[in-house]
Amino acid sequence: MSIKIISAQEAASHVKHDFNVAFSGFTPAGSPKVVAGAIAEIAKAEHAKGNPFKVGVLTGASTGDTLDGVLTRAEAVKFRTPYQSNKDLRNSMNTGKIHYFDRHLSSLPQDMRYGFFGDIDVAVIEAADVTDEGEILLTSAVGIAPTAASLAKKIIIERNSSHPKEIRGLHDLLELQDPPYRKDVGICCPEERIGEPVLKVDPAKIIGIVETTSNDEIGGFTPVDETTAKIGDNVANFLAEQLKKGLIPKEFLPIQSGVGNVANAVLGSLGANPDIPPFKMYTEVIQDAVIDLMKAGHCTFVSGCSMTVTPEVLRGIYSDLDFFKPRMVLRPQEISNNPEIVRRLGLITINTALEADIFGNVNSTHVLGTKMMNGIGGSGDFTRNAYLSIFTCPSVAKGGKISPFVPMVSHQDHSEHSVDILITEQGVADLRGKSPIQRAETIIENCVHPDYKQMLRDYLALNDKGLHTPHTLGVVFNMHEEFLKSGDMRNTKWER
Ligand code: 0RQ
Repeated sequence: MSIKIISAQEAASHVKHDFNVAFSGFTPAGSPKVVAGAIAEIAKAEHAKGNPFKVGVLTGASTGDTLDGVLTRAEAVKFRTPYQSNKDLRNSMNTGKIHYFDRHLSSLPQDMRYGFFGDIDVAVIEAADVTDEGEILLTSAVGIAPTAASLAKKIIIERNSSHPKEIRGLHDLLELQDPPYRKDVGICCPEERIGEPVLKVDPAKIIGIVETTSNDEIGGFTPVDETTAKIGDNVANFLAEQLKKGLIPKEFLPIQSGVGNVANAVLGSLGANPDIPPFKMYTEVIQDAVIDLMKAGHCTFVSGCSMTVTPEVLRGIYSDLDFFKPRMVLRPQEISNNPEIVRRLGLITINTALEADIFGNVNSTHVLGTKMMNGIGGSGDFTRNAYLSIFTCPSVAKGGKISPFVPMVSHQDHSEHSVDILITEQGVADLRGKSPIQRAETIIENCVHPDYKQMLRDYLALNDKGLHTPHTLGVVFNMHEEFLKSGDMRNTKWER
């Protein structure tokens, strides 16, 4: 029996109100491009008739606007998990219109298998190819696709012709066993493969194939500026110095790097520093900067969950698969971000903080403690288990009106127990082996912007009773309160 080619509308007609729908992809890479739009049209038509129509949306991480954007604008989202970065979705989450829950990316597939979110009714999977026997060749990302496909009652394939069939061999696919039967995950170096090149599903579950041609909706980054370049140089010089001191093995260790403008600049600086030897990466998002590092020989192998690269860069990879295939592997997020592997490989993890406190706790997700930015993503998977965990951020935000360094984070994602190093364009705070008061002094003197140094020294001096963590609770959020009141944290006073 051959699998039917169907329209996006016909595919979407199998999705009913209250279904849970799981999508392939990780970031806009590998996310389905057209079926979500057709589901949104059904939702709008049903709403016009006065009928309810909302679905639970489970993805690998963020997606493109053709998924999160269209479903949000059609008011078709019952709940959404995990990481996202769509403007409309974020607005709806922050105005009480959509229920969003944030999970560590490595945990989501197993939580789905444990049944924590109910049944998975439909999976929508983008594929470069699919056979009548149910073999699915994924595209530029893996995400939750293996678990989505195995749990879903029905599967819709989006076959995207912009990905050549020759990418077969880039992916290493499997699902972990569930407790109490889980075995060790046998990856002892970034190159090790333990799975299959394609997904295998029961072809009877496949509703049909929707043909598409669209590129992944990935834009470029803001160019590196003076601040991000200095942060990148501070990271690279710090790592080179650690290597020299023998605190990083002479072979160096695999690197994980987060997403965003700062992460992009950091990768560039690592490649440009002559004292950093060629390295491997065990990371989740492979972004443009990683491809540049590979071409220049600075990064010799990368294991990730997605090729989140601009369309031109992706075309470059596809036209040079003989070079890239032996140097790259795409894995499911429960493997790319697996805490057991992160600990075993001894990763140097580099992620971006939105806010950090003077005692070393980090907020990666919430603006002023209340508004969700993107989500924790993989930063928790990596930070908690790293050999050396680094957080970077510029020393001021919003033109100096916000100091990311505050007495107490307004929301906590990573605790002082997991955060080793903080780096801004001002300098490096090495928190290892330091007590809370020592950490505070190091962060204020090395990382905080000059406009805020005295303010934070004054905060520390408020409580001189020799307490282990010398907080003054009555004024601890005065910097946040001041920003809400006058729009500028520089006006903060410590009186109640
Ligand atoms: O807003 O553009 O409106 O000015 O936050 O800040 O400096 O451009 O930083 O692009 O590197 O993103 C943490 C969001 C940083 C990202 C975060 C404002 C600032 C600006 C963005 P504007 P930058 P980046 C692997 C790892 C969590 C997940 C993670 C992220 C905007 O890195 O989502 O690490 N990380 N995953 O002005 C209010 C503050 C602020 C602030 C900055 N203290 N208060 N606003 N901003 N500091 C990837 C995955 O898991 C998929």
